[in-house]
Amino acid sequence: MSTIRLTMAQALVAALAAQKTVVGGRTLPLFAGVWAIFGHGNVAGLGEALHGARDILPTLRAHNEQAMAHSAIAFAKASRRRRMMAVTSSIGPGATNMVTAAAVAHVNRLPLLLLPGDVFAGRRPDPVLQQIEDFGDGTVSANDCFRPVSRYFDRITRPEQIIPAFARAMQVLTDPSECGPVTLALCQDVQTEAFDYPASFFAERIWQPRRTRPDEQELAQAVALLKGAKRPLIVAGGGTLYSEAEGELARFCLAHGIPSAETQAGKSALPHDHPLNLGAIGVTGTGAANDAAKHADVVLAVGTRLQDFTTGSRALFADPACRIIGLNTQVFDAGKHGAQPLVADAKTGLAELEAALAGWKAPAGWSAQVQASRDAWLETAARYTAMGNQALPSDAQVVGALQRQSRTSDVVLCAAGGLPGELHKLWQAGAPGGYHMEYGYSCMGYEIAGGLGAKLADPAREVFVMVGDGSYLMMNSEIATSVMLGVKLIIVVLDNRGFGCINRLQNATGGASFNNLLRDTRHETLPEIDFAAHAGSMGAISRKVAGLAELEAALAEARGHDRTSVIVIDTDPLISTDAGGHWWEVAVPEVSGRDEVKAARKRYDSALAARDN
Ligand SMILES: Cc1ncc(C[n+]2csc(CCOP(=O)(O)OP(=O)(O)O)c2C)c(N)n1
Ligand SMILES: [Mg+2]
Repeated sequence: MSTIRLTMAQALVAALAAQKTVVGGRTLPLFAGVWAIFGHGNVAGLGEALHGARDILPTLRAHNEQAMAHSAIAFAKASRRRRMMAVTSSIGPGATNMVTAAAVAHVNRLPLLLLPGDVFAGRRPDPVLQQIEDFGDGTVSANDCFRPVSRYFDRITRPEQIIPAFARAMQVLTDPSECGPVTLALCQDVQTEAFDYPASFFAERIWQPRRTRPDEQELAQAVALLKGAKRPLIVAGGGTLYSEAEGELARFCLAHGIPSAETQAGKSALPHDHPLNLGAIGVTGTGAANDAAKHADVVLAVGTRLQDFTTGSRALFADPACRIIGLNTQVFDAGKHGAQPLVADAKTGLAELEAALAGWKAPAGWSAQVQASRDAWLETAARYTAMGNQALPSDAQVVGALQRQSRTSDVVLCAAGGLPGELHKLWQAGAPGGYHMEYGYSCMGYEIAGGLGAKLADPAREVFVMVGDGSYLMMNSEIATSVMLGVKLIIVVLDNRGFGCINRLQNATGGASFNNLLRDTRHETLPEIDFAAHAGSMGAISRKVAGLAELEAALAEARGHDRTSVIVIDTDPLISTDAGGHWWEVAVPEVSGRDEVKAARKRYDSALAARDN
């Protein structure tokens, strides 16, 4: 057996560079690069190895480990899991900074390779700087925080261990059903230790997504359910996009007259003008999709986790006889809500379902009914997004302004606050992937760093990051990285001076406005944050606009720039789109001195009774 003597870090880097994928007929590196912030836990070992490989595996530096991981996650999402990135940190704070991001990738089923440094396997210098020291367990380090938010976790305490650990990591990162974050905690001393690695460890490997075909029995049962349906509905989730099943979905709907509604992750799988696309479903759903869901007797759930925002906290599918078919690569998801499982890749599964259903169509009256309510919803939505003349525009009107300036290939990206609801309901997506919403973990601070990853994945598309003042303040440092790397973003900051959506939720549950909008917080002075000046200090082209017309002009101008723009607009914190939507279960106190809370608890109890009885 021929062997190559390398350090563990050098071997890992060489193996990473040898992994390939094929996208659009082109063979590309599977790992587009490694985001890195060095400290004593990775600079000497992994840092030296990355330097040696910098021409074949680029190393990128940003300003915050969590943000780097957000960028890597967004890159994988925008690449539809065909490509990915790795992120390395030192031990201790750099590592634990990535734990939240690991959770983002875990919830969203996105591939992310985390390579935190770890304490000395040999333990001789213990306790090293940043070692947490467990009194009762010598094997614990800060990196154990990654275990519940990693699909695969390993700690490399001997150089040869990287061989099986890497093999397992690659399986998890590339498997459509297992896909999620992998953490390989790299002990500082072991990174630098040499081993005679078999040459086969560095052999080129091409990864293509596995397309699982449905089981015959499960397919037959799904077909029987659909053929008996009078009011079928599709719910298209993120798996539809990851499977690149948008063509199959569009054809399936038309062939069988079945309308389709979209989750946050599934939006843009169908173009907004597909005649059977009813738009967003659930808590932030359109009137059209939610009305169809209320009456549906069979729901074909494609590549979705069926989280509470999608199912209206399990109250949306109101027909007691309604059956769900769970078309999903992951058994865990396929069987949720007592579903008839159809374990398969979305693209393959839809194609096989279509063939098996050949000649069958949903009752014409159902298709006509949902199309009429779709037309009615589009008229309603247009009223919310139209230009208005009030002092402060609503988020919906800002969405309208961006929509009027948008092109089919554009990407709009967002994660938390009031905007995800407005965008889910109102945004008219163009090409697949044009709607990039992290709403699995809805992590404030994903937005700007995520924009960076989405732009790196497809530099030809203009990326519009929509971000509230709260999320902006939580994590904005990667504006500097975007300028530094020449990765252009157009960032729109909606400044409503606080956590607008949580204030509204607080009021809706009977609470007094408290600790959300800046004016309702304990303060000596109300901050007047100059976001444009702040962004400008990091090198972005930035300006504050006075209203919607100026916003549209600024957006058009930003498209012409080759550098990141940040456009700031003041918005009204109290308005959101009240049309469409559905009840969401948020627990309300049983006992309170506030009459508003007592009233909200009554409303909560009756909503529970309506759902559960
Ligand atoms: C990291 C993180 N912390 C807290 C939350 C809970 N949360 C969701 S939205 C929100 C407020 C967001 O404020 P902003 O970005 O200004 O948007 P707005 O609600 O004003 O539209 C908070 C605190 C979260 N989603 N993520
Ligand atoms: Mg805000």
